[in-house]
Amino acid sequence: MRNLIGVVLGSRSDLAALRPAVRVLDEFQVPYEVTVASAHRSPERAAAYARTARERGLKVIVAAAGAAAHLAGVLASHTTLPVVGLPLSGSPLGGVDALYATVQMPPGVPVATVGVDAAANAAFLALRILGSTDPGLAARLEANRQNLAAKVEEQARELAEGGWRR
Ligand code: RP5
Repeated sequence: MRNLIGVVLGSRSDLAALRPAVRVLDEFQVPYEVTVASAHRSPERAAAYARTARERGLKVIVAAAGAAAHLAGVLASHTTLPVVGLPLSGSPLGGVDALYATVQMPPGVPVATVGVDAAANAAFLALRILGSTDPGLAARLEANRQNLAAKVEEQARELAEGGWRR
């Protein structure tokens, strides 16, 4: 089966931060690939990845990078596929640098940026994009959404029964 989501890391050192995203993608059983391409250290590789992404069957790109995190923006500048940006902490500036570098894109070249280190949400956003045209996946996402609501109901019930004292 062809990969639908392309996950690109700025460095192999970003792999640990990506784990929550991988868990979500595995849970929803959507085929994906993971690779490394740096906007600054290997700009040609980053550009080639984005330029060939559509013809290789990818529907969404998730780009994770820290520090001067221009990876998502560079990928978005070479494709019209949706790009989800995942800014990572770990630099001396704690991820604010990566967030600003990822989110502040010029008009016409959007990057859908999730929170700093919000790897699970990067995966969920990619899945929601795919789910807009995949009814089966949309149904699984809806079940997940309802499960989240059911957990809140359970917590509210527990607190109402005096759990907040414990
Ligand atoms: C960024 O610089 C990478 O995405 C990573 O978060 C950070 C440090 O990279 P390494 O020096 O560990 O390769 O480009």
